[in-house]
Amino acid sequence: MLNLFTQAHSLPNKTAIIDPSGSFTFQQLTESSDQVASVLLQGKSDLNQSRVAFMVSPGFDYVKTQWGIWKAGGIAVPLCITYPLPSLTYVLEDTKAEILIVGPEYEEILKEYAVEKGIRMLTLQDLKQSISKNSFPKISKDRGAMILYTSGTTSLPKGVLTTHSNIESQISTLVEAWKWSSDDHTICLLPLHHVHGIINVVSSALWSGASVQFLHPFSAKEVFEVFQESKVNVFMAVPTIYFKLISEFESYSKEAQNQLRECMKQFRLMVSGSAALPVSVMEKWKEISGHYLLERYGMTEIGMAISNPYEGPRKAGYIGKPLPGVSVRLVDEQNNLIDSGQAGEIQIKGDSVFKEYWGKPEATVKSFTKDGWFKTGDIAKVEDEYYRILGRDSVDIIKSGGYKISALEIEEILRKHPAIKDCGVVGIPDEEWGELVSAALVTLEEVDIKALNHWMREQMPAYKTPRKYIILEDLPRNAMGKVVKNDLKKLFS
Ligand code: MLC
Ligand code: AMP
Repeated sequence: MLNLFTQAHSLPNKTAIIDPSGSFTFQQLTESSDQVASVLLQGKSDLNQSRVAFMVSPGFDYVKTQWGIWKAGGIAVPLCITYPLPSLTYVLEDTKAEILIVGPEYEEILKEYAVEKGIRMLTLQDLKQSISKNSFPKISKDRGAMILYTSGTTSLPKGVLTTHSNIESQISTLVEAWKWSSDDHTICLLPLHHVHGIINVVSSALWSGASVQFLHPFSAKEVFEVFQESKVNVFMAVPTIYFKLISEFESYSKEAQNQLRECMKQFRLMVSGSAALPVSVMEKWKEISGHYLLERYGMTEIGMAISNPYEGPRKAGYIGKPLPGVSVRLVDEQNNLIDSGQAGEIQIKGDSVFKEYWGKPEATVKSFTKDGWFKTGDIAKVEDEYYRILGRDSVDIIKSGGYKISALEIEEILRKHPAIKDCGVVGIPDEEWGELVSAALVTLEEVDIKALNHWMREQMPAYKTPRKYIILEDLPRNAMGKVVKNDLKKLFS
């Protein structure tokens, strides 16, 4: 049995999940995920790492599906629920998914495609069919468990394959470092196709026998309403969410603010990550909630690697120290250790580091040093033992709202538009979003930006689409004719 399921067996009557459809115990989660696994197996002994994609809204159905896939021996491929069809089919084709599970809201989007491609599509209703319970395969920990898509310096997102052992290591380090326990109650607001929501919030809580309350879609007002029920004591979010919560808080009367302050004082832990936390947001949040946010650093390929301490000083502007079981080093461009106090690339080793980029052996080899360190592409310094992120080695990677976005992927789509001759995409600093995706266009004819935006959103998720546009005669280039992205960034200010 996977360690993730241990507490579910020891605490059957405890509440595991609360979502808009109700409250569910660990016993219900165990039984429902067993049922999902039996339907998936259809009498077979093992899915043998077949990819099972699922497009299910955050909540009990999402978790029972994910657990059911793992129990049946499949590799779970969570699909982003706001992806338009082309982004979905990219993932389904890249993973060669054999089974697709869809929530009722998403049936229509995928039905025709699944029929055409002969993918076995199951609805949530199908997962409830009466079927005799299968026996489940024994899963060795080095088998593939999950594929998550992440953008990088190539135009198309890459699938990150983690094994059960990687996932267990990613969860257990956080449970230990942040002292998760079965007394905890957390709220999940984050999308469930990325590690932040899947590993740090949902899996760490359930591993510990804690309760997870789902709120979807994100609404600052509803988050505060849940806070006022006085059950939540652990909260994790990206900086943009803290920014939005602060704006909401500031719109309330003094009395309502004071009530909320009292509720938030009772929390055990509040964490920020996925993007740099502006010091101004950290200070403001301390003022309204009484909590110094614990900032930590992670990546899809490695889970969490560096964290401010649970006990001990949390430093604004710093990501902290290596987590238990994670080895971290800083190196120069030749992978030589840098002198202390100098800036270098963060490289990571440990059981939490992913197995491979799915179907991309060359990219996998390129992302590791010869002696097995994973190259993050993030540049940092150590000051008084605390790591501080200085930036990234590629200007083509943008972080907006906590999402990692490839400038190259957006450029490739923009260039397909008949009125666009050339383009350059960059991230412009923004207090709320971290960076704003911004596009400079060289056009062949007049372009209606509203219509262009609409067209873009049919091809890629809204969070990847440009928020600012400028039209240029030509893009800034160096003597070799290459676009100089840093010069381009200046043109937006
Ligand atoms: C949305 N909007 C944006 C935007 N995204 N504007 C600028 N930049 C962006 N990136 C606008 C929309 O157009 C809309 O405006 C309004 O914001 C609301 O849109 P929405 O889609 O409803 O946004 P919202 O639900 O408010 O989303 C904000 C958010 C979301 C912060 C909740 O972005 C989010 O969940 N981010 C978390 C991503 C995450 O989990 N990353 C972790 C990756 S793992 P209008 O005018 O049209 O109404 C990782 C590793 C690690 O990074 O270390 O954790
Ligand atoms: P993703 O590929 O979506 O998992 O994003 C991982 C990237 O998010 C890292 O490589 C960092 O660039 C960034 N990141 C995560 N946490 C932090 C943080 N606390 N501060 C700055 N950047 C962060």
